[in-house]
Amino acid sequence: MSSVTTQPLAFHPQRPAAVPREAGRWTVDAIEALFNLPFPELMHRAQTVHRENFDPTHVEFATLLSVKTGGCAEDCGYCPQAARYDTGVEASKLMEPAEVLLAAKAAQAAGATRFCMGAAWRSPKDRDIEKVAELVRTVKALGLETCATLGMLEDGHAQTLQSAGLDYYNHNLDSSPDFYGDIISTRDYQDRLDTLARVRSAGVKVCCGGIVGMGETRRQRAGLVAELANLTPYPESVPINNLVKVEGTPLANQADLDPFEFVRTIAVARITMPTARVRLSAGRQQMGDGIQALCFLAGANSIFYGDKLLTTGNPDTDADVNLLARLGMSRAAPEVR
Ligand code: SAM
Ligand code: DTB
Ligand code: SF4
Repeated sequence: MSSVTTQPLAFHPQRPAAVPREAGRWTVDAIEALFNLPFPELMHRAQTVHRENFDPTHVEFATLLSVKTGGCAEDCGYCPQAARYDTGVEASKLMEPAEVLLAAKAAQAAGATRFCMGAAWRSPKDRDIEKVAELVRTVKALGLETCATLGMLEDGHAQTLQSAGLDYYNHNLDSSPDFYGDIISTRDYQDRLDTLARVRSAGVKVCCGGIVGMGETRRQRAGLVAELANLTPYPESVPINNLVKVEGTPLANQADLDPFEFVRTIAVARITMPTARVRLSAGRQQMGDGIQALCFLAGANSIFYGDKLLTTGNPDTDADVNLLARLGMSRAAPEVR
């Protein structure tokens, strides 16, 4: 234990990245050492970093809408929307602006400040991007923060979305590089990094995280966090998903991750990416209030808010409002940009 507790808490990489990348890198060893800390020590460190950067009583509410569901050509082993798995999800066409407007207004009325539109594409075509740009304009006009997750982007796509008012683009690394091939074979890690670079250079903020509970080791969870924290700069939003096991997917029968390990992942993300919004993402419905409360103590300060994620369930909005009230916490005001 002494070798763990005497491990120096590595520096905070600087933002924006004026320093050479090597100077600001987190090693997998340093991150694994954080994971290995006694739970109270890890929580204390995460709380300390959290309070230096945020009001710890505030949580951001982001609502998801699946604007184009199912029928996806990729083989992501966790995903109910992959056409090749028999999950009961029906494929649909891209939603029309009027329909999205209704959903966005309802989310705003319920208290959401960010609205994220998801599409089950490997990679949108130019004409898809034009249509999504219209959806972004529609949502942005309500005064909501906008986010989209559409798969891999080509040159010019992120720029078009940025011009339409897109604030964030979500594209997850999902796992460490050395575990990735166990989960997905139809696109590689570098494809994901390339899309993230396009998003960043178009001036759209990056929302990028991953999934835990897919059978990876603790070191591989550390490897995922290292990849995220070493992005230069690191993402503004970091969704940490706990695998939602869906019948028909290859991961349907995956053993449960110890919930404390999920809390540890949140804490380590908070310590290594101090100013990011760390989002307690998929898997909340299966988690229970106590573990969610520990995640907030560990530095999570954003949730997906609304009774559905993309195709699977999420806690009712009433339950979330009630949980925060019981904890003496409240919704964060929209960020000033
Ligand atoms: N098709 C696009 C893509 O893959 O980038 C956008 C939508 S995709 C559903 C967005 C993210 O949802 C995935 O990268 C993954 O991290 C997460 N996700 C999908 N299915 C999940 C599941 N069963 N449990 C937890 N997270 C999941
Ligand atoms: C993210 O990291 N998690 C969200 C969002 N980004 C798009 C999606 C979770 C999906 C969970 C499975 C489903 O509902 O289909
Ligand atoms: Fe398709 Fe995205 Fe699901 Fe992968 S995660 S199968 S790319 S919708």
